[in-house]
Amino acid sequence: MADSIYTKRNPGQGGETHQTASGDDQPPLTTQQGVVVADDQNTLRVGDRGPALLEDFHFREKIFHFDHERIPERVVHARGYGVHGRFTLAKSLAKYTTARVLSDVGAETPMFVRFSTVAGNKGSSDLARDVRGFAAKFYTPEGNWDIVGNNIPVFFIQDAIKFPDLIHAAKPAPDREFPQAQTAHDNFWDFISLTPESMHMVMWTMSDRAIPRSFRFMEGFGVHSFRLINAKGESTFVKFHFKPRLGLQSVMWNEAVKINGADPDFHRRDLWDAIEAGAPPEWDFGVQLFDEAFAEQFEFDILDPTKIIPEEQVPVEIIGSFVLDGLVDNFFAETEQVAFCTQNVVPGIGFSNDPLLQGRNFSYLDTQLKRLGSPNFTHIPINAPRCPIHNHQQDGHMAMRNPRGRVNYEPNSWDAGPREDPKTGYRHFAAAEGGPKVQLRPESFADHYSQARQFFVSQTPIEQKHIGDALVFELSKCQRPEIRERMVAHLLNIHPDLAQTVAAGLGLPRLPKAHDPAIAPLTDLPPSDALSIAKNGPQRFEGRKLGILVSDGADAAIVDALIAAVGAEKGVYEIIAPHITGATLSDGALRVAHQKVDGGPSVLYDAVAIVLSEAGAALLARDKTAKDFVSDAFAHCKFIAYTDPAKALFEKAGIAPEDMDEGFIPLAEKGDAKTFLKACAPLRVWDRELKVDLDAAAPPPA
Ligand code: HDE
Repeated sequence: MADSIYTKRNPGQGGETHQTASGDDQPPLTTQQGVVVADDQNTLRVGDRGPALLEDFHFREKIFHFDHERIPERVVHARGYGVHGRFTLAKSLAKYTTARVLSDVGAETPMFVRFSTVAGNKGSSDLARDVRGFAAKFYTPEGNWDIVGNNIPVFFIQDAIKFPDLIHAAKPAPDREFPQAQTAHDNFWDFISLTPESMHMVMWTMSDRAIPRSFRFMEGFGVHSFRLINAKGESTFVKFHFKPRLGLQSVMWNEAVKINGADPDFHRRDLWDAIEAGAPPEWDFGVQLFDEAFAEQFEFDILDPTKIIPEEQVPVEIIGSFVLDGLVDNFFAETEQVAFCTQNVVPGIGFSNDPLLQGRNFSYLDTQLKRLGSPNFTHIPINAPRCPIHNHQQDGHMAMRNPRGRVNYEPNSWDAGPREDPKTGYRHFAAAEGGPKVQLRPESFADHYSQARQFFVSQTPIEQKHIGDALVFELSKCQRPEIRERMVAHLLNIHPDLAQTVAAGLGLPRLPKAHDPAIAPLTDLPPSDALSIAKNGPQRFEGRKLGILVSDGADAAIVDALIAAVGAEKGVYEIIAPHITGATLSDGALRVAHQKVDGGPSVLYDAVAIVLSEAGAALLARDKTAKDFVSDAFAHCKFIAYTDPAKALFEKAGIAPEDMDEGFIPLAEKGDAKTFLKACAPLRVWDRELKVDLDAAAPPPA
């Protein structure tokens, strides 16, 4: 047996020990020193049953390297997923900035984007209720520019000094190390209810924005006000926006909980699959530009990161777009080692005095040293700029780029080495600053409720209901009743209906007194459609996924018509069958299943089609997972196409004939598949939710 690891051989002679067939065209296995390895199955020992020998340098090097494989995970945003992309500028901002990335029309700038959740560990599941990081690195010809943004345009706190407190409160409690990746616990709501400035952000995190269907259907925001600086040294304020071409979409909370069990990698898999299938997601890149005069008359402080500037007041001007179409070769090398820094800006782009941004500008560099272990983290390919680098920085751990020659200082008279360039070099905006050194929160940051209310009133009724449900869910997980009451006291300053709903949901005997606001909230800010997901949802099935549940004997023509219709809409599909081998349809041909019914619950799909034969329906009507498939699709307000025999399954799943609303679309003939795909473009029949949800009927407190 030449390929056995048990080969008997004479000591010192070596022998054939490959466990795997050795392909002739594969390179030989070597050590890190380049020495070809003869035996990778057995350590060197004395005799075949004797002690191991220290001399076995290959074994020691291999285990040494393995022991050091992990680097500290990010203290926040640990779970993330990165992909490559390209930004193309369509409209020049040369009037406002010298940055070539924003003025060279038509130029393509390579990018790397990392999406993330905030609170969970690296191995936590994707559908946590949480803010999503949306960090973008632009490899511009003038250096790297990072927008380290989120999918929510505001933040919990106004001053960076509170960040450790916020994160400690959100993460697992230090004694018990739970709960993981969720904010539904006392510590978080204790901190929040004592931090009124977080109220606007909390409206967003309790909304469906915090449970996105996919990274592909999320907006991105730079959050802070930044500056653009033009050739004359003039500054214009700017906020950055990314808008997904496929529209906004989220899931329902009950769905999120189930997706986490069915596929904890739901978001990363979705992005990987879309790019691999040649359907890369695209975003429009927009800017809100405004000047000091606008800043002066705006109701809130443009430096306050708990405030937005409504798009109705300063429109988002689309100036370009980016596509994310490149998968990483290696997750660790790229996604884990990518180091975003808010202070990575290029000439023509600068900072505002937002106190959160100022704090972040310190924090990100510091964190990279901790995580990547060396000031030379910029030498790692994913972090290295794609433009020339010349300076006198040298040495340090893992230096890859030490300067050549004898000159490593400046000024020097060797007439060698790089020199500063006052013409093209980075110039900080010469903002006039002055005043006493103080530790003070400005008066202009004192309004904590007006925009929270504006966000709430901008939502559709069903979205408002979801915010109420989320608050009730989260606060129900708090064991201390005073925390619940404190939160309701804040909600009373946001919107009485919301406060009432949450108080009722929590069973509070009476409404508490409203929290005493620092300044009286405005109640007349107009609703903004841009804040609602439902008002910016998909117009078509493109980029969405249909689940087709089939059984043996199901109508083949209908299944084929569904597949053709979903393809025509640029969507994708999966076949789900009682067995993973698939189902033999009415034409006698086997359709291979992508999922066995218990591995492919309907929460993984945007819409479902139930195409069954009578025998198949009778069989599945006895199966718990098949019943869950349809009852969940129903409860999650999804569009459901069906062949007549499927009604037997519906009935057993608790869906009575009178429950079959306009979201149920019969599939009798081939043309019906097309009708179904067109009809289900909005993806949800929201009216159904009020009929199936207990919380909809909670009585208000006195
Ligand atoms: Fe971060 N944040 N952050 N953050 N943040 C980090 O940097 C920090 C804040 C954001 O995919 C860390 O490389 C402070 C706001 C994203 O690699 C750390 C403050 C926004 C990512 C850090 C904030 C963000 C991070 C951890 C308060 C939205 C992931 C690892 C002043 C605009 C980037 C790392 C990636 C990551 C600090 C607040 C977004 C520790 C001190 C506001 C998307 O440096």
